[in-house]
Amino acid sequence: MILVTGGAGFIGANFVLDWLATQDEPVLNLDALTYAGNLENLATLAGDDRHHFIHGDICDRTLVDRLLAEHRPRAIVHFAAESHVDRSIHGPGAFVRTNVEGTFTLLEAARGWWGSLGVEEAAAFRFLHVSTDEVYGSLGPEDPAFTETKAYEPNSPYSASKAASDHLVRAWHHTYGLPVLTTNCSNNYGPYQFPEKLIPLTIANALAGRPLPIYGDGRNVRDWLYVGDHCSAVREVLARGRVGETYNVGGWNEQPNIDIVNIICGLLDELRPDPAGPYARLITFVKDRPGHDRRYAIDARKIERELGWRPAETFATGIRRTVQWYLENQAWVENVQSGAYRAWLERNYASR
Ligand code: NAD
Ligand code: TDX
Repeated sequence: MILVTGGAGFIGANFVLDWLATQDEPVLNLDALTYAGNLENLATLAGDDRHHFIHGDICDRTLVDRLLAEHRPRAIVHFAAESHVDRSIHGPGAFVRTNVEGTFTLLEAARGWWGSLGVEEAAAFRFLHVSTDEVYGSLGPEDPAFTETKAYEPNSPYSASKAASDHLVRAWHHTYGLPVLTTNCSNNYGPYQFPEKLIPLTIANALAGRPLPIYGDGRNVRDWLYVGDHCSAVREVLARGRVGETYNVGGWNEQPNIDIVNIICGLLDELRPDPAGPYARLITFVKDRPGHDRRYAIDARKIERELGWRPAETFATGIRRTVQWYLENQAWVENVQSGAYRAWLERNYASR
């Protein structure tokens, strides 16, 4: 059994689905079901007794202690977080609470639990912390990509809270010996991503005929990785990563935002032509995000060299799959936008 936190969110749900499709080991899924958590993402697991869902908060120490003692997971894979940069600008408190205090609570519970294990179980135990490339700060156009030794220079409340959590994880290893692993991944995209993030927002707005907002001049650069490739990287690091190490995960795919939006518009023109004209007509330049990092780029050579991990998707294949998924799952988008999935949740999980 592994304990996954945040397994009803975008990456966490993809990870749980991927794990149960590829591994023969049950998952205990702890998620607070914030606006970003959605059990509909896991609907295909209905009736699968290898998936145990717990509706709860990672800041609840009593709950986490009880889950560890009752279920005895051999690893914790920690995805739960507040994850959206724009929300962190408008309301940083929730980010400090979940990302810093929540990670601290998990680390303390894990330390207590791990300390009570026998020698063999303790040696096999892992705490895998899922983090982001944003902790490294912003790159200029000619700067080399982030390596694992790059100094942390977080610029948003989100990235500062993730950086703080990374530091706590590091310290719990160096001070207490907790067997931790950290991954720092670039921007993910794929099925089940909440339509507040650039790619799903662009698809959803285009299909609804709404403006496609581009912050600033649209030349900010991100490295994009298909979510399934992030999941395989996390699995590899959990299985074979060296304890105490951090691993950068990325797709070697840097793109300016305006190019991403144009690619999506082109795919939609091909797959769902709009009689009103090309979707790119909806592109609208808007006020920039405060403190907007200019460029992120990941040097993923360490995970490639040490663990033999490689992304399976190119951006061309991954973005086509993603656009197709959103076209085939417009009801999912409508539900998360309207909050209808809360009703679904109450119907299906009221008694648990
Ligand atoms: P998400 O916002 O889609 O999902 C977060 C999940 O955590 C939700 O299910 C939510 O209900 C849950 N959650 C939030 N607060 C909680 C709490 N206090 N207790 C329990 N559960 C709680 O996020 P995501 O995009 O899937 O990101 C997952 C992780 O990966 C995060 O740690 C994020 O920092 C990291 N990450 C994300 C990206 C990306 O591009 N999305 C890239 C690199 C790293
Ligand atoms: O409407 C938009 N218009 C726009 O130009 C939105 C929502 C975004 N953008 C820009 C801002 C960024 O340069 O697009 C880029 C991507 O924005 P987001 O999708 O908000 O992602 P980002 O801020 O890069 O952070 C994401 O990647 C790293 C995730 O939200 C984080 O959780 C992850 O750690």
